[in-house]
Amino acid sequence: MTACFFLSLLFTVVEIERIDLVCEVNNTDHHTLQNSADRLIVRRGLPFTITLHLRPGTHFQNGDNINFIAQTGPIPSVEAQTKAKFSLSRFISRSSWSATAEMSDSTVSLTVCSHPNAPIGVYKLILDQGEAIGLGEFVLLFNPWCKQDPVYLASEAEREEYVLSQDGLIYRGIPNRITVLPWTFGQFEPGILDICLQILDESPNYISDAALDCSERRNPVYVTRVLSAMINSLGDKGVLVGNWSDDYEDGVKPTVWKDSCSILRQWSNDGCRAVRYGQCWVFAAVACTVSRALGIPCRVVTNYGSARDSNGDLVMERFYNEFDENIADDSIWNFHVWVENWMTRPDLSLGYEGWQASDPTPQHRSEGVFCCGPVPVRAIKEGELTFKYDVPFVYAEVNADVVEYIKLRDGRVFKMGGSTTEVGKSISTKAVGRDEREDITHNYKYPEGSEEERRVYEKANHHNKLAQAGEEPGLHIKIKVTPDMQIGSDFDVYAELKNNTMVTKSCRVMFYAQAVSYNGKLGETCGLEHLKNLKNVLPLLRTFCGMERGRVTLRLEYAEYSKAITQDRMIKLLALLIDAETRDFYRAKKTIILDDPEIIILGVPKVGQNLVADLALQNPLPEPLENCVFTIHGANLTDGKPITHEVGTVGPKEFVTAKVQFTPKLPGQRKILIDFASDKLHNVETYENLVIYE
Ligand SMILES: [Ca+2]
Ligand SMILES: [Ca+2]
Ligand SMILES: [Ca+2]
Repeated sequence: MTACFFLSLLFTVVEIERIDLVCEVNNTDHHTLQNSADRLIVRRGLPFTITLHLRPGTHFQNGDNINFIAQTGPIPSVEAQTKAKFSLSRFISRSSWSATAEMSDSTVSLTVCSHPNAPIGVYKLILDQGEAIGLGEFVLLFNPWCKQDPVYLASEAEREEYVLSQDGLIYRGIPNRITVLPWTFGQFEPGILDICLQILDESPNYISDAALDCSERRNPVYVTRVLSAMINSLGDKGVLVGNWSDDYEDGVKPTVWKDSCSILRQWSNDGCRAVRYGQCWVFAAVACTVSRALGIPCRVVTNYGSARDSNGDLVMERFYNEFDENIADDSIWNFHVWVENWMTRPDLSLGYEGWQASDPTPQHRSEGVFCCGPVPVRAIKEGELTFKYDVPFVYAEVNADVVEYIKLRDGRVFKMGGSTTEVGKSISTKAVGRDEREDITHNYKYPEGSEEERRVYEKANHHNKLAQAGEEPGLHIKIKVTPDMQIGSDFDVYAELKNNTMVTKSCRVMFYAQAVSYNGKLGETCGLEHLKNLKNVLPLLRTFCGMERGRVTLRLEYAEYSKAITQDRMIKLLALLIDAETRDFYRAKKTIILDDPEIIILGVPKVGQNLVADLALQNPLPEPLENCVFTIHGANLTDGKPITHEVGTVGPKEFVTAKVQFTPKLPGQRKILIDFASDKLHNVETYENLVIYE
């Protein structure tokens, strides 16, 4: 079947009689034929070809006047990448929007390729020759077959399983008795793709800023995070209501569902009213359907002995009374189900691409929203708790330690024991191409009982404590100054070092000061602490000794900096920290401006004819100031020109004073500007407001 658009055209260069989007061929190439044969559904960074049938006698002019526009969303814009303008080229580019044309008689084969990072969604394709002609509509999806797309997945067998497969197996039960729930994802069933796009359009992000949201849809990290919020109904118009109560009378019992499509259709048909009820595997299965529909490789993952750490300390606390009754519990679920999505993480350091866990079951707020992830599975394994998003929560689910306490009737609490191996077992997903369980526990953690597992737990704990204290891991250097830095005085500035690693560090610090002009031009060096060795800088948290820091003091002496400093009185401070062992460099910069001495206005009468400004200034320098001059200036106050008053030489720390007479010309509110200059101090300025009466 083919889709045809008939256009009535007026006076355009190219007169098109008919457009054939060649959906069946294109959708086959783009792995979307299962979805539909009569609607153009294409993937990013892969060309598709449509046929334009021209009016007899008209030609397709391969020249500058033919341009194309592809646009998506309600507010398309080139800057936001929701609108692309491109013209015909000789070859298709794989790194931008491009088009080529092949002509024969009265038909044109037009090949178009999208940018591999274009936002996904419904697009209009427009031929622009001064007048715009709509060529048709298409849906653009993520493309796991395209190397330039962040969701690229190299293995065809894995793409078959994680993108194209419409059914799967979900694991439940307990590790010794794992049960299998067959599930129909149905991502290519009629209407499902539109419902998936509708989910994006119902998200609070789209509702509050549609232009930004559509632009962000180029990023699978963003889309995955939106989905993890929108699959559950808390805080938005999301798809499913969670219910763990045993009372499901006004809805469907979570164990009854066997497919995602009936849930998604019910949500859409009910005007986006949340469907009752889901539990973790239902949330995950629906998330998997939507991810696969949009082209993000996805799999459902089950974790056994899944901890739910209510206070974020990576420890499951259990309390018993004297009769061995469990009286309070950080809950450990028999199993918990979430999804993993495959993508690169350009927002994180290299090595954290690949499977990203995200959890649509509403359990905790992340940045104020009930969502979780995407979090690189490797960040969980390596205990990188500061990575985005929500690593501590998922880390605790798979690898929290259990600590047991006994609480006596008199209130005393004793630690009894615990387990480092109870949480996070037999993490399971369906194998690629086979109806078998694949154990992926090793992706989430080093073997229980191994040294690495303990090392990572310690590191995770360390990162977690830093995060709770608002600190970043690693070595840090920062420049601190005191508020009192007047020109002429000697003063100290400090380079402060913080060791937020887990080990004691030896470091070298170089700290120097250099005069600088307001335009950034560097001048002479005016202070230097060269490569000072700091031995044994203790880690901040390991010892719980408060703020263990290294500190290097740099004394800026007037005798030194006076030779370098410019009229702008600015000094640039630079501190370098070198980890003596790893040779890693850290840098801190700060520019300071030295305070001027203050011009003291002893008195200016505000009313009258002949007025006198009574001025004083203390020489802040330890040496005399030569050629001291006060200048006053003001509109309608000083006859249109500055009045200068020369004072001569003033000794160190002495006051220089002057009485400057002036005659206002007009009544009204005026500003008098006062300036002081000398051989060593310039541009010292102040002003005073005056009211002049008639
Ligand atoms: Ca929600
Ligand atoms: Ca806890
Ligand atoms: Ca463990």
